[in-house]
Amino acid sequence: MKKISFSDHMKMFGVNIIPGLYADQKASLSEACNRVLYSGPQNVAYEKDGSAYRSVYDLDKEDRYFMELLHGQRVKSVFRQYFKRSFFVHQYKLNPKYPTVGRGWSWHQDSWFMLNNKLSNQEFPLQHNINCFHLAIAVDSCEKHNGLLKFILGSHLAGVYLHESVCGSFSINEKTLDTMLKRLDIFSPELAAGDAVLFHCDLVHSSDENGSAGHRRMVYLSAYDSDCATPVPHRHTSLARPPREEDQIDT
Ligand SMILES: O=C(O)CCC(=O)C(=O)O
Repeated sequence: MKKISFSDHMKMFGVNIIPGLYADQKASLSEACNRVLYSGPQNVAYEKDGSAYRSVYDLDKEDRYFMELLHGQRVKSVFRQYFKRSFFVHQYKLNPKYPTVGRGWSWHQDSWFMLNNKLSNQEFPLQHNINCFHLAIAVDSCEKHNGLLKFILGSHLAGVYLHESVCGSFSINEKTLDTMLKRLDIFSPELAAGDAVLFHCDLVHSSDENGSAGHRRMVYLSAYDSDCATPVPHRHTSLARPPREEDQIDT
């Protein structure tokens, strides 16, 4: 059987695993997360207990390691496949998902939050249809009992669904979800620390709570093509390649 390419898989299903993207940096990634978590980060959301962090935003402002990761070649090589000249990163966060208090996320599309400006007070200046992807980097392994991510394969193809508020968090309504699940499959990949998942911002996804005794930290970097957006002045990364030696003109 013919193997499906990375880009065709993304087009059809809206998600791809990138095994080991940061495997060689597992230790420094983990240390950087700990530095951020113990430093009293500025822009955060809490779990229901009111003290455990649910999300820590603006990682590039919190720690130099994350600033360098954002502008590093690996991120560029992932997004170069999807964006033309440059991209904006509108959200860069860590979900620590602490043992027992770390709740799951109900079924949602990130694009709905972006379009409704409900994302951590950040403005998202775009109209749909935007070219936007999320890169999720597993800092710890992500397994059955510590908060697996779940994706509905192919659900990004039908645009943005209405979300409604249930117990204070917004999700896709149950009827829509039931209909979707009659024809589409759920994919819940187990990840090793250092693996990454790239998914489209329209892809319907959710996650489980952390019922384990360990952490399940995940870093998210959400980026969109600057060519389909009104420029915003922050976190602009050019995809231009550094000039090669043979391109340089001697004077
Ligand atoms: O980290 C998780 O468990 C899921 C997070 C998520 O779905 C989101 O932030 O949109």
